[in-house]
Amino acid sequence: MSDFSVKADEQLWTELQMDVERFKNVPPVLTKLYSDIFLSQKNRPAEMTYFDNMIENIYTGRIQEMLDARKAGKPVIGTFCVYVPEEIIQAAGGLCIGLCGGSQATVPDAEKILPRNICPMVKSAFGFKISGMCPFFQAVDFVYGETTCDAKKKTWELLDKYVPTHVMEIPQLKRERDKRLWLEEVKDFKQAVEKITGNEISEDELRAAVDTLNAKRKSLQRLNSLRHNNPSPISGRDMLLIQQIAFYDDPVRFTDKVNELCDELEARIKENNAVAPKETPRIMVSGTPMALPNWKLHNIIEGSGAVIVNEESCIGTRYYKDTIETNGASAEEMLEKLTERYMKIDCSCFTPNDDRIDQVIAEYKASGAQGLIDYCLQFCHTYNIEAVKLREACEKEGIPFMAIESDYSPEDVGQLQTRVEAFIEQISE
Ligand code: BJ8
Repeated sequence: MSDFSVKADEQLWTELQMDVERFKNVPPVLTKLYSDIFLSQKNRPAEMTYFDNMIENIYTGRIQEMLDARKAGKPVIGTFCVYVPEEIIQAAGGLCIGLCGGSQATVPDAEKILPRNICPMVKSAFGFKISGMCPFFQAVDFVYGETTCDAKKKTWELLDKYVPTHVMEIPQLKRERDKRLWLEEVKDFKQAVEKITGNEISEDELRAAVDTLNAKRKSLQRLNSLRHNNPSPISGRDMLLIQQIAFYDDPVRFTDKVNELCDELEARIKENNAVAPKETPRIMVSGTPMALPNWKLHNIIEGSGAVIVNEESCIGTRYYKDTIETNGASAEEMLEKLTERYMKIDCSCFTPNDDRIDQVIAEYKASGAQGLIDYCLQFCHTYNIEAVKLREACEKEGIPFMAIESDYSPEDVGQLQTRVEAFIEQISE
């Protein structure tokens, strides 16, 4: 029997003014869920122990690190989108913490205020804050929202009542004038971060931060290309988990651990030590992000006998496919290069967004997948509509394609299971 257990610290949660009576039920539930989905897997890489520990300490150790940073005058900023330039927070010595919600538990809380027919990720995150059910939300200086989709940008107006919420204007086109606007937004963001520390970010600090985040993104690139090996040395569930932890762990520590895992996977590949036999059907997932602890689709797909070999998502390759060149650049030039890097993120909120379609096809080919499942959170209109073009592109390339729209509730699990099993059967023929 595993001794894995998500830790509790009621004193810490009381200090954070959480709903402790309700929240203390969460660690046992997460312990069970995690054990069932992750620890039940056979032949996991040994280096996954670090990531298991990150989950064990998710409501205690990491929260304490955030509070310690704040006490030391460092900015601790909550974010909801990979557009928020974390290099700036890192340069100021701060912590960038992803706050997207991936749990059904707080959706009913949010629905007391928000309309029901909006994205579950927005409802889940908002519900976490208003119900006092998220220690991360309680430990940030402020949160940074963005104007990507309607559900998010209108929710920030309401969220601001509960936690200071700044909003960045993300352009929806990628013309030169849009890029200039975005650069100005990045500069405003830098100022907001500097206000907390009282210090201007220096050129050296910015360069070091870019290097740190580049190293993090490169470690994830390395990991993702290793998992493309057939047979796969790591499961899709574990890969999704690592990509989720990337949004709240310390970047330097995380990078080291990802690289240690990569070393292990390289050795596994040489020994032909895999998580599933070579004949296992290989599936790539694209679409909307899967925030912690949204493991629903991965659990269904891998529970149905396939292995997931790539996630084209913001909690996936969209987060780490691009890095920033800093060679000899001045602070101003670095900000411009940073802006250019972020403008390469191919979120479906942009129009046109054909680069994303090309990117999905390129990743599909690189991953050795045999079928693509496009995942769309319910009521996410931009990804849902973009699936039309993606389907067309897949048809043209002869790629088996299936679109899935779902939320966090368990209600559609049976139906999804049936569809996924039929899809796996189709690609295995
Ligand atoms: S860059 S994908 S992290 S916006 S799924 S809340 S779009 S209705 S999460 Fe996203 Fe930034 Fe884009 Fe990435 Fe709205 Fe759609 Fe929900 Fe979404």
